[in-house]
Amino acid sequence: MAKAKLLFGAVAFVVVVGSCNNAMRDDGDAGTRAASSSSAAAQVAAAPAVAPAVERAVEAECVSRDVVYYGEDTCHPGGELVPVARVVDGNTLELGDGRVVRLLGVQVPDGDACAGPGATEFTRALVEGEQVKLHVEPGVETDEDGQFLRYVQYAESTDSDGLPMHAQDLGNEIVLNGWGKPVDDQANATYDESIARASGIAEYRAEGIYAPPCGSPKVYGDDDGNGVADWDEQVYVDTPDVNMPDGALTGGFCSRKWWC
Ligand SMILES: [Ca+2]
Repeated sequence: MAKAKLLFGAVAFVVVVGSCNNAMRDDGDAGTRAASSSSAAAQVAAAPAVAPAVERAVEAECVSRDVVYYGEDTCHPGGELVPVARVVDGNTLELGDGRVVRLLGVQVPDGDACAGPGATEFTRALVEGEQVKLHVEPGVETDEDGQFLRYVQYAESTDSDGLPMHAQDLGNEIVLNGWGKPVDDQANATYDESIARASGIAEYRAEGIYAPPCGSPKVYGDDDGNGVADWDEQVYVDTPDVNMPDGALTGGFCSRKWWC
């Protein structure tokens, strides 16, 4: 009898312990799932917090540079100071160490194209034999020919110690003076905007690619693009019974002024 009690007690102990182990496993699994779930939630919650930190780092790097960009809100990391040995063409520079750099964000006529020689001379006058600063577009290194793609800043003047100051963006100056056009596929919206503004000014001036025989400048007020300001052009009203607002003309040529 005592042996039977002992056996029953041992079986009961095993059942209780086994049940307890199962419960612990269940709790453990649940705990693992909960931990995993909360970890995933933490990652999701943490993800947005990472980006602003990176943006702050880039911003800090930009504002610490001593380069003054034509567009004040433009930011390019870098700042390598290099001598320009030779200007190859309007947007291609050979550096003192033999590297060849092509300007990012602008396209310029080749040396043998119309306006090409003028573009080369424009760039040569600004930077050949001078020190310039190279700035990078993150993720952009070389073109298909192995030329380094860089933004280039040059010094517009020097301080009392002869140190360069007030750097200007070479690509922006080229476009502003009519020797090139923007390339808007460089994944830098701020820079693209700045260059586009320069181009919008240049295309109304008869300089570089907008001067005969290479091209012609736009005319202010010429929304229909026929080369004559819309308020100055003559339009033909070919329907005799069309009355002008003041009844001055019914059919024929009419200058597109206030009465047309
Ligand atoms: Ca017109």
